[in-house]
Amino acid sequence: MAKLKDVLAEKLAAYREDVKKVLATHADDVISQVTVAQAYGGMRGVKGQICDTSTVSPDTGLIVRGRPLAEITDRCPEEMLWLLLTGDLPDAASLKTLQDDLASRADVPDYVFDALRQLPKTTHPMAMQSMGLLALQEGSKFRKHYDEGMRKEEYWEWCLEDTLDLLAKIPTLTAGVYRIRYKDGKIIPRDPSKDWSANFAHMMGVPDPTGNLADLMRLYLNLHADHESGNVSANLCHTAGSALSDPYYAVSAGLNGLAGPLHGLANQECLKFHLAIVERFGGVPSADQLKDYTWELLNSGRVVPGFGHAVLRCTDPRYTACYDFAKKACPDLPLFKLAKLMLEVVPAVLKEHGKAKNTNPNVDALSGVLMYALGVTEPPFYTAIFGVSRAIGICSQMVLNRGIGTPITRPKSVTTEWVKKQVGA
Ligand code: NMX
Ligand code: MLT
Repeated sequence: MAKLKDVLAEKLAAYREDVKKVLATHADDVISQVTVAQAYGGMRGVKGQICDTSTVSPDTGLIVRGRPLAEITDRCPEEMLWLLLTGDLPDAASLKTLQDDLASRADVPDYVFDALRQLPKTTHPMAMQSMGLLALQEGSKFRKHYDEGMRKEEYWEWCLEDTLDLLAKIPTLTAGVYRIRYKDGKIIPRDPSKDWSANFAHMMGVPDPTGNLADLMRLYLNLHADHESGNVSANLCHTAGSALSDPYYAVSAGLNGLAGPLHGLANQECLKFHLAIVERFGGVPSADQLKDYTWELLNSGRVVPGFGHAVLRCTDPRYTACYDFAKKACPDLPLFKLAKLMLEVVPAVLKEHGKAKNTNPNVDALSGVLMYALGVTEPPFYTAIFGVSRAIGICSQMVLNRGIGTPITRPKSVTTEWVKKQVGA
């Protein structure tokens, strides 16, 4: 049986040495170049940041510490956390120690929920989740020790402490957001017999007639944890964290980016898209009707949510994992039938449209359908569930960055005038 902090201390020592050696001999080697199109185009494809928790292969999707996602979809999010941080999966006893540690930190003070109760009833759950984390910032141990003058070598330890506190509390906080925003506002206490994911489902207080909700949560919270560090939520968290903002500030920054419709909010948009189609056609439409509807959406200048990706050029393996779950949990659900029809129709339409570089579905194309099928029927809440999971990955990245002393992020920007002179335009 091992403790996460002890394993990490050992791993970090080796990691630091590794990075030091690469830098000592190859600091000036070129690994990427930037074209004018990339500078204007969201830095797509520019290799300008290190992330050792996971990588996204355009052809096969997410690879976590060398393991393709398909190999680890049946693991729980706590195992994912251990894997992201240390590079290995925990043994059963070590996992239990981590789960007990998280359980002991899971309480959220009443003042946080009281503050959230003051917000207008129409406040988006993502804003509530992000504000809830900021309300918890008062308890940051990183901040406290920084104020007391901690040494640089200790940064990762207090970042890890905050990470464990934050990850323990974010399901409690987010379930509270659900209760306040959509139910009677009463907070449901944790059940000590349940794990991190099952407790989240339990604290939301959703009726669970099929008994599949805890399994879905475990899968969902595992799948969405990490997607290397160039995505918007990870990048924002990384940048805020690089200024030594503590994990509460940094994760809140990441969540604010996750809340965008081109990123995490796509799961809400996608379910809304499904529901609008069912309403328009009184059920699952024909392929031709769906084709026309998709063109209508595109012609109105909008994107088809749940399709395309900035890096992937294949079907997102996270989508495949959701698909396999849906096949077992709700094969006859009309919304799942519609999702399958979309798989036949939308990529062909997007190809004909001729813009999207990837016409395959991403994770957001199906995750909402699953949540809806199993009783979470409020699409605006879906991105907050994504946020609970994403906190695992972006916190892990932050701990490793504090461990190797990654400096403040500060790329150089240039003006259009400079570009014109540089290229002789
Ligand atoms: N529907 C319509 N147009 C699209 C789509 C789509 N699903 N995907 C890309 N395009 C367009 C894109 O808007 C761009 O148009 P324009 O030249 O007019 O600006 C063009 O195709 C080229 O874009 P790409 O290079 O293929 O994609 P990019 O890397 O810029 O953007 C996404 C990636 C994910 C933002 C984009 O595919 C998209 O908007 N998808 C729908 C929203 C979505 O599902 N987001 C979730 C991503 C995953 N997540 O969980 O965060
Ligand atoms: C993610 O999980 O962050 C999304 O797939 C977006 C991305 O990787 O750019």
